[in-house]
Amino acid sequence: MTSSELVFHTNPMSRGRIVRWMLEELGVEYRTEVHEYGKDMKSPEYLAINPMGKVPAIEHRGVVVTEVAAICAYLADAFPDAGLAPALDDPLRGPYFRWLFFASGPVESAVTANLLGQLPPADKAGMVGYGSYDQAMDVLEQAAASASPWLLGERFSAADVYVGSHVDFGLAFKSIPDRPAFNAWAGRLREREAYRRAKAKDDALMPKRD
Ligand SMILES: N[C@@H](CCC(=O)N[C@@H](CS)C(=O)NCC(=O)O)C(=O)O
Repeated sequence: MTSSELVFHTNPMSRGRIVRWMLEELGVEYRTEVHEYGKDMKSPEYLAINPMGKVPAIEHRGVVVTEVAAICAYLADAFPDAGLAPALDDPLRGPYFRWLFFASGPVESAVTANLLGQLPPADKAGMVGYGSYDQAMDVLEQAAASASPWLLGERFSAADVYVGSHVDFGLAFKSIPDRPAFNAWAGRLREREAYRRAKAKDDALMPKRD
C-alpha cells in the first residue's frame, strides 16, 4: 500500500455498503479489498487491521479507521473539498455529530435488540441508552421529518449517508417501522447518483447464483 492510497476493506453483504456510498459521494479514488466471512475476516492479517475481525475498515495515509460512523466522519474531514462535513466553526457541526452518534449508538442498539427479541423491560428504560425501541424510533422519525431536504437542511452531509443508511436498510429489512417521514427521506437518498453507483458496484460483487 502506498501512503497516499485509500484502501476499503469490505464485503458486499455488510455495512460496508454505507462506506462505499460515502466514498462515491466523495468522488475519490480507492482500492476495494473484499473479505469473506469466516476465516478471512478472522485471519491474523485482517485482525491486525480490525481486531474485531469485522468489515468495513479503511486504511488512509497509514491510518486505520473502523466503525462505519467513524469512517464516514473521518472521510468527510479528510476530503473537505466535497463539503460533506460542516466546518469546525459551523454551528451545524452540533446536529451533525448528534445524529451520527445517535444512529451508531441508540438506533443501532435498539434495532438489534428488537431483531433478537431481547428488548429490556419497560421499567428499565431509564438505564438503557436508547430508552425503548419505540422511543428511539420516534426520535429517528423526528430527524427524518426534519430532513428538508437533508438532515442539516439544504446541505447534504455524511450524516445523511450514515443515518440515512439506517433508515434505508431498516425499511428494506423491515427492522424499523414503515412511516411516511422515513420513506420520504429514503426516497430522496436513493435518487442520488453516488448512492446508485455504490449500489451497482456492491451488487456486482455479490456471489453469483447458478
Ligand atoms: N460496529 C461496527 C459493526 C461492523 C459489523 O458488525 N460488521 C459485520 C458485517 S455488517 C461483520 O463484519 N461481521 C462479521 C463477523 O463479526 O464475523 C461498524 O459500525 O462498523
